[in-house]
Amino acid sequence: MRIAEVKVIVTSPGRNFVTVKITTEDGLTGVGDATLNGRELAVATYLTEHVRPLLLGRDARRIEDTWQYLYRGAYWRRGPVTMTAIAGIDTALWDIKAKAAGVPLYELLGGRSRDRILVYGHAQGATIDETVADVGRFLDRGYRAVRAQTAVPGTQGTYGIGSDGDRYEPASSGLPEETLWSTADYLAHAPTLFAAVRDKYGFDFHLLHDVHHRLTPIEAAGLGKAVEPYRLFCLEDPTPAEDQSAFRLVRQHTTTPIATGEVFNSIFDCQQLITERLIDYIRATVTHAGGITHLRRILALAELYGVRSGSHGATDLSPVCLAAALHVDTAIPNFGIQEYMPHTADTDRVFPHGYRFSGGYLYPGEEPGLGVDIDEDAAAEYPYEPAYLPVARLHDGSMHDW
Ligand code: GCO
Ligand code: MG
Repeated sequence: MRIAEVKVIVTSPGRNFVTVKITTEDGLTGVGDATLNGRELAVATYLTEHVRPLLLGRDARRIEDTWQYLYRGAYWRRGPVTMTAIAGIDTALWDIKAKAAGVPLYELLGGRSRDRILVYGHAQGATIDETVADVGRFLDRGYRAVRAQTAVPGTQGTYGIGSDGDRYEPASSGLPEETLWSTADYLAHAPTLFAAVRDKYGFDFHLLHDVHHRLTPIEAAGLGKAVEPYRLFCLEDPTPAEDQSAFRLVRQHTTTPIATGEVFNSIFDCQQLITERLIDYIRATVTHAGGITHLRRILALAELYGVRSGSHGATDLSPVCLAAALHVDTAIPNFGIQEYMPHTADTDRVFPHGYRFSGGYLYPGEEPGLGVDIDEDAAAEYPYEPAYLPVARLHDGSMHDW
């Protein structure tokens, strides 16, 4: 089963996606997501110029060996561009292997550990009243877990607030949007949102919130402590995630569960966080953490230390990533929660898929492989559009974490 073709398809049905499509000599195809928001062409070029020539003629069945070849063999290890490229290849090879076996991918990962995947949706609003009302809309649609974000007076373009209903799309075309951040205003405002949400709807659903790496460790510790009465399912990315030992300080002060890791691309980004039990949910996902092969290693380490999964599922991860994540979620013993923002109708048209949402849960498709494909003709209708994630500045004009 030799690799005959490796295509890298860049398409922008509302936002940019990079997809790897591998075809074997015997005509099997597999797809993998290799989208890195705002840096899409760096990954696409890495794949076409540096990876594709290494793959042609290789045995498509040798997934682990191919992963090791691209990671160890390259000498230059890790990093979001490299690991996203490897993820695209790895996911496509798993898709092919499952199709060759005639089973949905989760069967190759150990079979079902669960029947359905708990997801959380994104409630948002320009005011607390608007966000509270939006939480109600998610609950009405059957969601059992909702993340709540609200604009903060004194800031502009606050993280977490989008203009597009169900989804939060931070990237925009042109140069990066400049947003204004004030930690003091945020810290005064955020707890009042959770109080209002719990006051209105009670405690019979999971409430989540994303801080997006904005706080120092001691500020994060204080926030975690202040919001304990609202019993969050988790507080996401309370402090910049690359400083693993910083989470010790957060942990010492609060029992609010902590989630982090959407920007991680390697097990070494979270080794200390996991082995010291500094977090509760690891948010690494297939596309940015080296594919199914490497994510399984992260999740296996996490299982040993009682850390559960909380896979990143924003709309800048394509339906190919979501499908792959759902197979992993279905199989692993230490599943926690899956982030879910529905894609646009245009994106769903480019990526026909078998997974579906019902009653607060996602169900992976039952067709062989990942259960998702790319319609190349449809993809060609949406050419690449340069877009960037925003940047954040403080009132004195200096840069802040975004
Ligand atoms: C989330 C994330 C996203 C990111 C985006 C960056 O929790 O879903 O923080 O909204 O900002 O994925 O590419
Ligand atoms: Mg986040």
